[in-house]
Amino acid sequence: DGGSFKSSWYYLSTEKKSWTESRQDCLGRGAHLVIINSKEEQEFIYEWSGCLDTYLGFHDTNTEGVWEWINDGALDQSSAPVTTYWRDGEPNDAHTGEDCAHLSKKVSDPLKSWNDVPCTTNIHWMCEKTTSTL
Ligand code: 2F8
Ligand code: CA
Repeated sequence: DGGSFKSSWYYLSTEKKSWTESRQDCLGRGAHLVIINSKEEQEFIYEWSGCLDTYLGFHDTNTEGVWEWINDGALDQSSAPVTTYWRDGEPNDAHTGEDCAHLSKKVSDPLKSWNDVPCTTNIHWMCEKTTSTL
């Protein structure tokens, strides 16, 4: 519907964890790692995360190169659009493999701000509860 972020609840972590631990933390809060459903939500999340790099619920852990949103229970997740906001040159699956996406603040364009990193990288994360799960 393009406007669901307006009725979402967001949580910004104070700790840093791996992607899997971050995902688990959100589940423990009755939430899920952030799912970007619209350009407006991307812009909102970009501002709201301040200076912190934060994990998104986006990964290609199942099939290299096939990026997908997690399906952790929220009703809007399976319908999340495939619109992506990668930084120039990303995703590049660098190092020994990078299968988890995060919002990177080392950029000037909010609409080109995602990067893939190894899922074991400890960074901050953001959880979301949509109206369907609130
Ligand atoms: O910007 C390119 C490259 O920068 C880093 O690697 C040197 C990132 N790695 C980590 O943040 C762990 C890469 O993901 C990124 O593609
Ligand atoms: Ca990368």
